[in-house]
Amino acid sequence: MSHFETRSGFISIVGRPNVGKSTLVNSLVGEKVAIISRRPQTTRNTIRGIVTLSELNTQLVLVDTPGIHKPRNALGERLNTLVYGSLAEADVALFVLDATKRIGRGDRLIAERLQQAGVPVIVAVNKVDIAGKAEVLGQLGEAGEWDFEAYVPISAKRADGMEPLIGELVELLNPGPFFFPPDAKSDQPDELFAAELIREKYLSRLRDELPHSLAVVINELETLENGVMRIDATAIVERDSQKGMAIGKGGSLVRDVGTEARVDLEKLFGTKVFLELNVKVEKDWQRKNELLDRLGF
Ligand SMILES: Nc1nc2c(ncn2[C@@H]2O[C@H](COP(=O)(O)OP(=O)(O)OP(=O)(O)O)[C@@H](O)[C@H]2O)c(=O)[nH]1
Ligand SMILES: [Mg+2]
Repeated sequence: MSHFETRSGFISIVGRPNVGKSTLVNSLVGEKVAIISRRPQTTRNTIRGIVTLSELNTQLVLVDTPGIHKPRNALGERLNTLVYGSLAEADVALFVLDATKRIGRGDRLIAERLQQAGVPVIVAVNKVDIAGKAEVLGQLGEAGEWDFEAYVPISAKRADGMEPLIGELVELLNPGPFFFPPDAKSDQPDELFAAELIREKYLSRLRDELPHSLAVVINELETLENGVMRIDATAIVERDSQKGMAIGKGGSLVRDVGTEARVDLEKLFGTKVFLELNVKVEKDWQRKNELLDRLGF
């Protein structure tokens, strides 16, 4: 008999880019803890969302991870390493598939890695709201050959299928202590929330390769005497030619991004926010390990 009256565990959420991992974390937590975009490779950190089910005395720590892809540079390699590293600490892996995309080499590679990782795996077939019945059934059948613990069709965007999914997850958790207070939703520091929200606004407004070349750092975040939160942030791009795009005509883009981010930040922190945002070039930051260290990857 265990001496814990509670259950808890780390659930690593993995899958190819853009399948809806971050959307799923937000739906399970019931709050926006991870940023989302229609572009692949949005998530660049492991982001923890926390779900405490008081009636079951259970706490799930959901670990959102970057999508696994063929790495093209030092950043890509670091992201993949990060994902596989998160599996080492996981009690359960939640493997997300996109019902509208046929299972491909990338998915099979992840499935193999999961089989080797020695953790129980639950497969969520996502985006059933926009997939045909045949597509969903076909994918459940094909993925079923991997012989994982359970298969659950869901729509992360509409929060459909969350109850059966949570049921499957809870069944695989062992007795253990809560890692966070029962009302916690995330363990992200304010600086990271702020940087991610600013990056999200850029992702939805920039075209082509530029989103992937952009990183955001918070230079300072402080609460002033009058209660206003002052945030000093820099958007970093890779080349001189990108700087103008990130600033926009007459500063219009950086201004719009700043305004949109500020609205979200004020909601998040429940206080007035004063955001200073500027743009800077760091040549080829994605390829240089020393720069990646400095940017916190
Ligand atoms: N229709 C539909 N769209 C979804 C669903 N879940 C996610 N999406 C959309 O899919 C896109 C990618 O969602 P994300 O949650 O950012 O995907 P991700 O797997 O975290 O992507 P990376 O962080 O890049 O690996 C966004 O445009 C979402 O709105 C869903 O259940 N239905
Ligand atoms: Mg994501």
